[in-house]
Amino acid sequence: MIVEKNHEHYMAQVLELATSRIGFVSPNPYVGCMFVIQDKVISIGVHKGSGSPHAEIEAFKKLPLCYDPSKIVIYVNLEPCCHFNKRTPPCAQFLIKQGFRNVVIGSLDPNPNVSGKGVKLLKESGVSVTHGVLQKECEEVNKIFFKNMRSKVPYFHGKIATSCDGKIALSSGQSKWITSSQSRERVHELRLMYDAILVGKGTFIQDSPKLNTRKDNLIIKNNKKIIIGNYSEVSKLIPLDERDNYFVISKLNERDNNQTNKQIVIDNLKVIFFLDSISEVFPTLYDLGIKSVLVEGGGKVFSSFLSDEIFDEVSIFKAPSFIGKGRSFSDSISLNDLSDHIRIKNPSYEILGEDIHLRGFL
Ligand code: AOF
Ligand code: ZN
Repeated sequence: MIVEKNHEHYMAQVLELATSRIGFVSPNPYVGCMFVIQDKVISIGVHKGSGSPHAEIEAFKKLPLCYDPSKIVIYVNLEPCCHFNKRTPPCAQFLIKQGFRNVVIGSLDPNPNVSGKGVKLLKESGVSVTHGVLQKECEEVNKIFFKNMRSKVPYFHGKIATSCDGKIALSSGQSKWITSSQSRERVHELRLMYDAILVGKGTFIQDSPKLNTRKDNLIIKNNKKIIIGNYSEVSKLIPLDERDNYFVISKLNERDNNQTNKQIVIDNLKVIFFLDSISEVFPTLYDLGIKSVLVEGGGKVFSSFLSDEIFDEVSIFKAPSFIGKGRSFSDSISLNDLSDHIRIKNPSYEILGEDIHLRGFL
């Protein structure tokens, strides 16, 4: 192995490359790649999204012919793939064939078809492999992909905008606006990261939210939309030409009980049913291409997702205001002992205008 000055330095740059495609690679992971020779970056590549060439191949395509592959150190945040029967050919075999001899990897690929097999293949072919460089950061960048591969259900991020006294709306439902425009811009940056945005029927009816991602008033991503509630009430409100983008999740009630299908299309609208717990529909959503969901409320949905331990991550946008009587977002939680509290792990705090954005994992 040719030792470069600082593996972490290059891996951090690789992560920046990888995340330049935020919001557009699902169901694939974020991957960046850099070719370095004697501390000089000579080519870079980014995986642009499902069906496109992998980052290593993109970097190879741009590599000037004058360089000897055996002298190059490849930096890549995810273990090179080695499996077949997928959209693109495997990278590990390609790199070996082209004569590369040095690979530095951030995290192993959690895809069970790869997970360690890519490294093994490279090593068996005499390639020098270092892995685990900025591993934690690499896993965090691909937190959605890691959860997907391990659990085969979507990643859930809950978002709520609240006053200092923990209210998300007046009792009348009025909620525009509790938080600042800076907070609302950050919400759109969050929306970009997720395949779908989920709201309850109440919020959908009351707020008529557009549930897409906007920047400077332009739509930059038309996220899928998931509404929880009785489909006959909800469906009336979804325009015919938008139905492809919607999923309605409904509780199967007594009257519908002879309904054997868990998933049906009514008037061009996909409806997925659950019997007891909403989590019954998650594998179906996953199979339908929804790998990540931003849950935007209202209070009842947020509260039940919190108490049912569905969230992987939460974002609380808190404004410096008091609203008094109003709607809360944690009413379904009732503790007998304070030590049972639900606690956010690794919280981070961001100041947005006059608001605080508290974010962390559950
Ligand atoms: C890499 N480099 O840039 C990416 C990898 O359907 P495909 O052909 O795009 O393959 C997707 C799988 O390949 C994905 O599940 C993950 O295991 C790996 N992604 N691997 O070597 C890349 N995007
Ligand atoms: Zn690959």
